[in-house]
Order: sequence, then structure tokens, then C-alpha cells
Amino acid sequence: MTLTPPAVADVVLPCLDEAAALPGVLARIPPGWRAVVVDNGSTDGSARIAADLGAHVVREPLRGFGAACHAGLLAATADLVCFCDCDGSLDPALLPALAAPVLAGEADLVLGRRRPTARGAWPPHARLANLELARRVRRRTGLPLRDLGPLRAARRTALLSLGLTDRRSGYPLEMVVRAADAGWRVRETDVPYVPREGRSKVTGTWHGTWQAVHDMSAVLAVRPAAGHPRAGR
Ligand SMILES: Nc1nc2c(ncn2[C@@H]2O[C@H](COP(=O)(O)OP(=O)(O)O)[C@@H](O)[C@H]2O)c(=O)[nH]1
Ligand SMILES: [Mg+2]
Repeated sequence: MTLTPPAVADVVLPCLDEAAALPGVLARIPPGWRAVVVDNGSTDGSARIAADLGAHVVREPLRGFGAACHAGLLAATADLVCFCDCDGSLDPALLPALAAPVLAGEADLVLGRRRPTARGAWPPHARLANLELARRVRRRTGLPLRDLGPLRAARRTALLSLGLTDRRSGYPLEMVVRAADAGWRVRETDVPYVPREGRSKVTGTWHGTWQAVHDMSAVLAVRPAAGHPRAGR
């Protein structure tokens, strides 16, 4: 019997109807790393395509971006867990460099700051909403962040200890806010952001953008626990 060696890292890929992007994204997962594709409602065969391409596919019954990310985190087994969108806009091949400070013990959470490389990578309304949210995150957490990028890396047990509860668009922001409240060393590093394959499910639509701003605002409205250095601010 041959035993498959454990993956160096798990890459959680939330996926909703990304048949067009999946082959390119999965081809760029670093060698020895495991792709964990989390599907909760695709109707374009994404789950089958991902499985055929060798990804570990998780089917989460609850709809939502946060539900998918969290199901991926729960399914992960490696010490290092990364997150990446599954739309071709971000390059998973950059993850080993992005995660290096976590593995070196120099940071607890590293976020990729999206730097658009072409027109159309980031619709203006989404970019504006993101700038405003980043400003509010700086005020709330004291962290000098410029983005709430979905390409990220942290240790699995540490992520689980944050006890994240959002299951929609507030999940990535809740991760950052709770990490800051827990005193994590959070870093941001530039990553190229290119136009996605296929159609946007979140900020490409007015409803998706509204929901993202609404969910993130709800996360920001929760104050730090009493006794916390930032409580009462
Ligand atoms: N499983 C799952 N994935 C989702 C959901 N919403 C978005 N995604 C995925 O999350 C990633 C980011 O969504 P995307 O549509 O690119 O949002 P945008 O970057 O704001 O335009 C993509 O890989 C989507 O397929 C969802 O409800 N469930
Ligand atoms: Mg996208």
C-alpha cells in the first residue's frame, strides 16, 4: 500500500459556477499542496470538473461565501491553510511566497493586497466600497491595511481558534477583525489582480455588492469585548 504524503498546505477555493476558471486555477496550485474546492450550489458542473482535475471537493449545503470558506477550513488537515478565489483573478502559485512569513513564525496572517494589472480587473464601485471598508478596518483594528484581499495564509489551528461565525460576505473581514483583537501579527503583501474568468457572483452585481457592504458593516458594528485595549473606541 502506498501512503500519500500529507499536503504541505491546504488551499481553500470557494467555488460557485467557475467551470471556465477551474482548470487554470488548479493548474497553478503549488506542487505538494492540496486544493480544497468548496461548492455549494454550482449548476455548471464545477464540482465534477474539480474532482476530475484531482482537487479535494467539499460540498457545503449552506449557501454563501463564508459558509464555503469555513467548510474548507474545517475540511483542511494541513498545518498551513491558504484561501484563494476560484475565478482566475488571483494566482495560487504566489501562495508559497505569501505564506513564507507565517511558516517562518514572523506573521500570523498574511493578506494579498490586490494590485490590478489591467482594466476591468476591479469594477470601480467595488474598488471604492473596498477602500472605504479598509479605512473602517484601520480605524477599528489599528492595522495599516489597504485591502481585505481574499488571497491569504495562516495556521489552521489558529484560524479555528478565532471562532468565526459569519457565513456570508462578512467572513473575510471577520477573520481580520478577530485576528487583530487576538493580537495577531497581520501583514499585507502586494499581489497582481487580473480580470476574472466568467461572471462575478459578489461585487460584480449591485445585489452582491450591497450584501457584501451590509455583511461587513455588521461585523464592524460588533465592538471588541470589554477590557480589550480597543474597547470603547
Ligand atoms: N461556494 C461558494 N463560492 C462562492 C460563493 N459566492 C462566491 N463564491 C466564490 O468566491 C470567489 C469570489 O467570488 P467572485 O464572484 O469572484 O466575487 P468578486 O471577486 O467580488 O467579483 C469565487 O471563486 C466565487 O466562485 C458562494 O456562495 N458559494
Ligand atoms: Mg472575483
